[in-house]
Amino acid sequence: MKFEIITLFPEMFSAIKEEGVIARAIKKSIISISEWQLRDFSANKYKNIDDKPYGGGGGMVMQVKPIRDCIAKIKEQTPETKVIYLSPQGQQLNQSLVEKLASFNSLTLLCGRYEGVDERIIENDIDFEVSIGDYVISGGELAAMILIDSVSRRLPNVLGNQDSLKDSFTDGLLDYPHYTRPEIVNGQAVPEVLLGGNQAKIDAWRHEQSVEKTNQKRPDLLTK
Ligand code: 4FD
Repeated sequence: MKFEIITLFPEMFSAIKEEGVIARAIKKSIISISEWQLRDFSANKYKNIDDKPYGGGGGMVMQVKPIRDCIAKIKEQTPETKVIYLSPQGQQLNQSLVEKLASFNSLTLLCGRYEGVDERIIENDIDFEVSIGDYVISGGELAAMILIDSVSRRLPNVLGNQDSLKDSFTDGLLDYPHYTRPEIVNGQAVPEVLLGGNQAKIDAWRHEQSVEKTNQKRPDLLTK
């Protein structure tokens, strides 16, 4: 999977590129992450890429031309890339959208700042508008990193322990509870069934716990 990031703050991506699961996936050449500095596509010597909104009001809007030129440059290298705009107005990211995005070879992630991009970019240049949830953050970069992490985890050989592929949500349920040593903490014991060594019984108990936790904490997941 190739991730192409369009951003005013390319350095932010060192947070995921240098540490942890993503760093290892890059070293194994399962994914690549490339940043495109949008200011390099500015038409003026001040490297502006934004302007005042028509109709007034506060804030600035990211202009069409630099974004369109940047996407065109990326598509010279990778014509098949799908372009994703991270915004609070997008389709909310969930595990099923993650799986769908993981099926593409290349994702271009457009990171908005200020009041976002000119609407004509959304109408003409974007394949998916995606939100990480119903709240506002200062730029699309953190949202893009969440998308990269969630998609990368679904690619073959990214997770060392393939059991972690069976996390929450892979079957539409919350995860079952986990325990490790010691067996008793301040009078709280590990459930008996986990100590018995009967794997079929353990699997059945875990599934039952998953359903019960989902019912208690996220009943909305069961009715969908
Ligand atoms: N909920 C999200 C994404 C970006 C963002 C921005 C338009 C503001 C929240 C486009 C307005 C991007 C999200 C930057 N906040 N802030 O996914």
